[in-house]
Amino acid sequence: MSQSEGAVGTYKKWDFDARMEVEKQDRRKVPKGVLSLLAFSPERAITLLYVLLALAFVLFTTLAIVNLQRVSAAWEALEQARTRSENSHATAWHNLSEVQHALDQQLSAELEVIHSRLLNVSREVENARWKMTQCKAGCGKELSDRVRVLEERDTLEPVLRQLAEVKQEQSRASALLDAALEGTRNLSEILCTSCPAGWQQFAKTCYFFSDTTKPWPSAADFCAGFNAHLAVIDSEQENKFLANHIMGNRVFWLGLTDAHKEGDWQWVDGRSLSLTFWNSGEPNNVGHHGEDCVTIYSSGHWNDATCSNSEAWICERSC
Ligand code: MAN
Ligand code: CA
Repeated sequence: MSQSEGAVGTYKKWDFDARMEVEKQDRRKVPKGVLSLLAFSPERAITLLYVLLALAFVLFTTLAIVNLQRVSAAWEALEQARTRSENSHATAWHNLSEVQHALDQQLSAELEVIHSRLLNVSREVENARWKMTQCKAGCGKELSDRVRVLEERDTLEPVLRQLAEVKQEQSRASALLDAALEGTRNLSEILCTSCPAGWQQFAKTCYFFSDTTKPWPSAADFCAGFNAHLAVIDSEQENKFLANHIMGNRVFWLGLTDAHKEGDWQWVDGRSLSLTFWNSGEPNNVGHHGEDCVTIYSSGHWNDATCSNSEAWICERSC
């Protein structure tokens, strides 16, 4: 071997050793997995770069789409909120305008009323002013007339005083007269002297015994014409008094009837029947038409008889 060949061989050996050393160091620095990746040709590296770029693009696109969707949802919500806000705004505005319209109407009505009142007041003022103008002439005279009357009253004073005294005397006399009349009335009630002529008096009551005869209804009418009614018996004494005025076999109508309801005897003055003096076997309601009116015998006993019979009668009234 030549020297130059020896030098080249030495160089080659050195170069190889250096490369081995570098690889050794690189192997120490880089992880094992990457090592396998890095241990590729430039074409594979470029391909790897493209793949990485594609992945980055896909990732970016996905993120962009997601974000776009979020933005779109937010926008939609915003739009809805805006619509709601607009709607509520419109409703509030509508309500407000209605309230304003109502207030306007009310205000104008009130103004109308106030205006008409003012008109009335101004008319009254005008009227009063006119009256005052009219009065200027007449009222002065009226006033002076009144003053004159007052002046005349001064001169009439003694006469008026006397007149008042006379009036007082008159009212005193009138009171005395009233008291006297009241006393007379009481006395006449006690004595019962005011029975009409031909009437009999018993216990503050006047009685009329007829001489003629009539059916019961006509007899009742007769009594009513004297502000009286057919006799109503309230006591044994009264029954005896009436019986004592009946002579012989005469009978007289009393104010007792059951014409409205058979068996329900009632006095003509509305008093109920509590005390009775029926004859033995009475009331028997005999005859075709029955017997609905009552007579009294001289014995003081009673009999029901036919109302259309013509009998004498007894009227009764207070003194
Ligand atoms: C007559 C009528 C009756 C009465 C009888 C009594 O018939 O007066 O009312 O009841 O006599 O016998
Ligand atoms: Ca009878």
